[in-house]
Amino acid sequence: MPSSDRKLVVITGASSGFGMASAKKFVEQGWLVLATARRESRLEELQKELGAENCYIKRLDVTNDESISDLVGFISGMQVEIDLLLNNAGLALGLSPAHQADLNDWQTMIETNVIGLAKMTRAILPMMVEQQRGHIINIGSIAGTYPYPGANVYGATKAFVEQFSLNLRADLAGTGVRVTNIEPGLAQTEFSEVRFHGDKEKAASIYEQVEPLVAEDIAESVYWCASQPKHVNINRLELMPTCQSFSPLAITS
Ligand code: NDP
Ligand code: 8X3
Repeated sequence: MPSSDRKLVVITGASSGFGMASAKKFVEQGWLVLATARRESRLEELQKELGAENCYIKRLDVTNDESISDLVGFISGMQVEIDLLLNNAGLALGLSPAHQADLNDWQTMIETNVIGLAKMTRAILPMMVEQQRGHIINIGSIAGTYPYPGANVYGATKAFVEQFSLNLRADLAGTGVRVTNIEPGLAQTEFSEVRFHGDKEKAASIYEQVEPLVAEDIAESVYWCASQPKHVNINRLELMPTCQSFSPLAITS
């Protein structure tokens, strides 16, 4: 069992992208990480790299109630307090206009980004309230604030994350538990490969000739929010690559 003087972060979606980069950042800073995701072989590789004394792993599918219960049981068995939950697991599927989008894609995004994130929060929050401290960092997106063609349900799931994060702040007043929503723009991870259902070429084309954010940029932001003194709550943090900006509103005949 881990020694209680180390801070513990539970990370969802640690098998790739922002989650994996955050796991590495937190271990580098002396934290203990509980890395979770569906792909166990990825988690095992991560654990090998970071050391079993620094990185615990547990399979987790945030869309599966039993899997969430198993995780809660695993954490209880660790007999440590949770300092931070990084609700990072999520995905975009498809970029078609709403009238052509695949309903299964919409359902998976809602089940993962909305229901999964809400259930993970509900599962972990009682422990934090009991401790009278803790921090939930949600990974939203600029897509939750700014519309763009093809973002339809994906953007809406991230708008949920934005408002849920603010509402949690309201409910948690006086408990000592902090809540932050980090809202990144274009970042090169496996995100686009997942969005385009495994089409690597199409995914790579998104990042051609531009300099997107990288996973380590987001891990830095997560760590910065988490390492503020306990009287400071970063409500939301929005970041974009310099190459990304805003377009005029479309006007069509
Ligand atoms: P990746 O595809 O690289 O990573 C996504 C992670 O989510 C993987 O570790 C995956 O693990 C996990 N995941 C997906 N579904 C589930 C599930 N049902 N249960 C548990 N874990 C799951 O993408 P990013 O790192 O880029 O994305 C991380 C978060 O950041 C997402 O919420 C995304 O929406 C958001 N985001 C991404 C941006 C970008 O441009 N890349 C910008 C803004 C926000 P596994 O498949 O092993 O379960
Ligand atoms: C992902 C950011 O700009 O690709 O959440 O939609 S963007």
